[in-house]
Amino acid sequence: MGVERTFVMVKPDGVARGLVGEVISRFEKKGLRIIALKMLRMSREQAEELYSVHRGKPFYNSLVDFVTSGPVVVMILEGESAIDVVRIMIGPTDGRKAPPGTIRGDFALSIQENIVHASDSPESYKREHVIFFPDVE
Ligand code: FUP
Repeated sequence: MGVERTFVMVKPDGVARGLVGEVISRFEKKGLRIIALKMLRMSREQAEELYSVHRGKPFYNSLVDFVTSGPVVVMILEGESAIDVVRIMIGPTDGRKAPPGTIRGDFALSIQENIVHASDSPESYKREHVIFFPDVE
């Protein structure tokens, strides 16, 4: 609780569909502060680490293929209860079930191609952000 940081990524589908500005704008308007931000094409090693909790699951290879298929935008956001606030704003994983008003609910119809990734706990934040921002606390 209190002021936290969270790791957020606009996935290749979000970048390809021109939704980077829309996604960042929602977080800024909410009052979250951008601490770090960059666009990159992630390596297979980075993707495997980002999704390491899913290693061995049926969708794992397809997920790694997808997130390495094009550029992504990664960022660190800071604010009061940032981890929970961002998870509420992105909505449930399955875009078909995500309610309108959430990012996935407004822009996605897929489980895999669901526009954004965001850390789901302080432990996830610690593991995920260093993959892309090794110099940020
Ligand atoms: P989330 O934290 O909401 O992104 O969702 P998960 O950690 O459950 O899933 C991680 C990634 O795996 C998401 F991109 C969705 C994808 N996934 C599938 O492709 N198929 C599944 O059955 C479950 C998740």
